[in-house]
Amino acid sequence: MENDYLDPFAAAERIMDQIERKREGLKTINLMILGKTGVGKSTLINTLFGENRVKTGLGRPVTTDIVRIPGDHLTVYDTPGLELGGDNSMSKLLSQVVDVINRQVEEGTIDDAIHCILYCVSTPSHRFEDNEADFIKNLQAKIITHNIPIFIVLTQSFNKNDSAALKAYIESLRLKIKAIVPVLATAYYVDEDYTAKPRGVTELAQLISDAIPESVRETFAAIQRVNMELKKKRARAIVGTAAAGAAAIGAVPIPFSDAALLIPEQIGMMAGITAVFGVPVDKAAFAAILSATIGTGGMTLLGKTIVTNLLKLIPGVGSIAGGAISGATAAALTSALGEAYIVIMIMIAKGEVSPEFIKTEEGIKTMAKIFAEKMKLARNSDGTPKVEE
Ligand SMILES: Nc1nc2c(ncn2[C@@H]2O[C@H](COP(=O)(O)OP(=O)(O)OP(=O)(O)O)[C@@H](O)[C@H]2O)c(=O)[nH]1
Ligand SMILES: [Mg+2]
Repeated sequence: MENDYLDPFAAAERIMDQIERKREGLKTINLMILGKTGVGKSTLINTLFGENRVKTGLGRPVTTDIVRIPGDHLTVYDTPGLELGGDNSMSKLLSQVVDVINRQVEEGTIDDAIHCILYCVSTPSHRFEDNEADFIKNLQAKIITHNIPIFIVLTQSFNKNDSAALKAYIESLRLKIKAIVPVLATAYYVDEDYTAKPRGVTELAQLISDAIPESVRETFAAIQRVNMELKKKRARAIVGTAAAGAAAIGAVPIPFSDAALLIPEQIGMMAGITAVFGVPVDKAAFAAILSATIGTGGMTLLGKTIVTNLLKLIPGVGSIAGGAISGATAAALTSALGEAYIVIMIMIAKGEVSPEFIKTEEGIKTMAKIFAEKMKLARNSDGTPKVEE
């Protein structure tokens, strides 16, 4: 066993490497966003995936109207400034969209295909025109074999009555689309007494996640910024896998001095969780976390105290020196670490604290406290540690 697992900085280095590998392993999502000029397409994309994803004026035109905007694990096919006036412009757009979609499918695998289409209609416009309905019907007929989910997004829905009325109208047309989703992507100032809060984006993200192929769902969970539950679910699955791996290692009870055997499993887990949350965490932060929780070598005094206290929670173990780690304990330690890390990741992803928080004394204390709480929770009523499924 290489001893450098016990050096928090070496362990942190390994986490950084693995995050890089995980990110490289993520597939790219191809999203097409359609709708008349000014309805709020760019605003929606930037809300879903982060500020400045779509910079106007950039990107490579793939047809006269469709622009391909490559980005970090997301390629957007946008139609900026598209004046969809008469039937003529609609039928031109249709043939361009179909061309792009077919070309994507012909050029490669499912990974290269367009995974989802968002057709945006502005709620304040109060209108969804007949030629827009025809466009969607014709598009579906032409790409039916590709099975690409289409959503109609009612943008700028700061007025619920208006969006409900528009939604009811579009529903009455019985288009075969996945859903009609009213959304207000960014806060909307109505007057000095009232600013409408953003809404609908979390739901939209869930619907998109459900509709896209499983092969790009992990990417979507990682790159979207609006639905924490999607991230949490993915992160929890990673914790479950790591805990099971740790349980297998501890199936032959290992002495505490050999706790480093668990660390590769825990490193993989933390790298995976970090990739899912897509927050920038650096080496020093990981070193701090590892010191404060599972207590790799060179622990801070705080870390030592917590680990020592923690071990008292585990039946039959009084100190670091004595006892052995059983499979159940190994799993409980690993899942407590993962769960505590998820809590911190959510705080950072929501912008409640900065990524630097982890390195502060308060951050370390918070992480260690949650870790200890999760350890307590991860016990059965008879006091034995609980293995999470
Ligand atoms: N407050 C608020 N304003 C919005 C929202 N969506 C769009 N807007 C505003 O509407 C205007 C047009 O939005 P864009 O996102 O640029 O529209 P677009 O569909 O990308 O327009 P083109 O690229 O020209 O086709 C901008 O001034 C936005 O700030 C929203 O959810 N909330
Ligand atoms: Mg735009």
